[in-house]
Amino acid sequence: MKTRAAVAWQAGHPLTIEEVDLAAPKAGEVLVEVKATGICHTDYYTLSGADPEGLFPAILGHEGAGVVVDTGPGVKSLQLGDHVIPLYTPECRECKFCLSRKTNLCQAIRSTQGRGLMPDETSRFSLDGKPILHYMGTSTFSNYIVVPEIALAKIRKDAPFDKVCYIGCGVTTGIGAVVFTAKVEAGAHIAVFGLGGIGLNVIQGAKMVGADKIIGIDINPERATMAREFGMTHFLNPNEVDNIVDAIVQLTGGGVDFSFECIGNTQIMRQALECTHKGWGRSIIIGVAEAGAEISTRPFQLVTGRKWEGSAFGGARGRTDVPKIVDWYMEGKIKIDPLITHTLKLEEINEGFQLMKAGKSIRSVVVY
Ligand code: NAD
Ligand code: DAO
Ligand code: ZN
Ligand code: ZN
Repeated sequence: MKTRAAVAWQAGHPLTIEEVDLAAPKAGEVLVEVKATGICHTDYYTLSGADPEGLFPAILGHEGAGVVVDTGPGVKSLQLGDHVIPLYTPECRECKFCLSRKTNLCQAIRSTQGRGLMPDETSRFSLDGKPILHYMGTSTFSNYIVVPEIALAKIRKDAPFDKVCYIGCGVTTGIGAVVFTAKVEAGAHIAVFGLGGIGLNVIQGAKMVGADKIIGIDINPERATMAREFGMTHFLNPNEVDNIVDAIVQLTGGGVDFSFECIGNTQIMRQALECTHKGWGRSIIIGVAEAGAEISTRPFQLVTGRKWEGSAFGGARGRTDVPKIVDWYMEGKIKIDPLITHTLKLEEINEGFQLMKAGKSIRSVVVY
């Protein structure tokens, strides 16, 4: 079949809209009509050329929601008409990683997914007979996609696609880091560095679980208004504070219980660790730093009880946890609508990247 898609032909160049060929789903695969997709920082990072693992030509996008329109042989858990969110972190429930119960990093299709291919080492996308690569196993900048069954979360049918697509990455990454990775408890003090599409979701996750002081840190003062609406209790602008670590330690009587780095800046990662409480503070890195970057601190920070950790996709097991997060949204426990600042057509997708680059959007969503 043919599908309309925004193709990334090479790094640093705008996407172009093409009619691409899409092969039918093979065994264990599902054809999905993508109804809406968010544009995330990571798509921008790959398109910019800064991602050393970025491959071209490819169809980017990893924050989608849609409907099952066909299934390949052997697919058991999904049927025509099911509503789904594609997962860049699949959940096979059979690999060593899934069975460990210690991580959400399912490795069942990791090696082919990282090379832009389906599990049989080929691409379903092509144009004029030449293959176009998949991206993060999802490629939601295409109106139709083929995805392995293990990389689809089945969600309720009354959830609006143009909002819950954001659960495919940003919402789950932020809220999940609080709920699944850190397991923040009620009454905890927390600090959130970076109040963008991820940090605001950390804030609402912290509010949901009953955190006490929720300190937001951002160099963009305009981010404070939205952050307050999502539960931030204190705002610090590093450009107006002499020493951000000291300021947080004073504000909390010794440091926060948990901090979250949502920028991808290694200097800030150090501050995020060092503003946590002696003896038990935990700092969760969410931001993705540039290739080759390294973090540093004095080891005594760890000797004295602080822990440095990381979180991918919020520690969420996609097929199990994503439907629950959709329920939280539908039940009004979390907010998504105010975070979607721009809704675009596929033809306008490059504007979405410009808005992100200029810091003018929290999330732009493309509706097909
Ligand atoms: P964003 O651009 O929307 O937000 C970043 C925020 O950080 C902005 O508000 C910006 O003003 C602020 N900021 C920048 N430099 C700062 C500084 N020096 N001090 C204080 N604030 C500063 O980005 P986002 O979409 O929220 O993504 C944040 C990071 O999370 C990115 O690195 C992204 O790649 C990463 N990410 C990680 C995962 C994961 O699973 N770990 C998933 C998605 C995204
Ligand atoms: O299993 O080795 C692996 C890869 C896991 C990928 C997790 C990606 C999380 C960070 C990238 C940002 C995604 C938008
Ligand atoms: Zn993302
Ligand atoms: Zn697995």
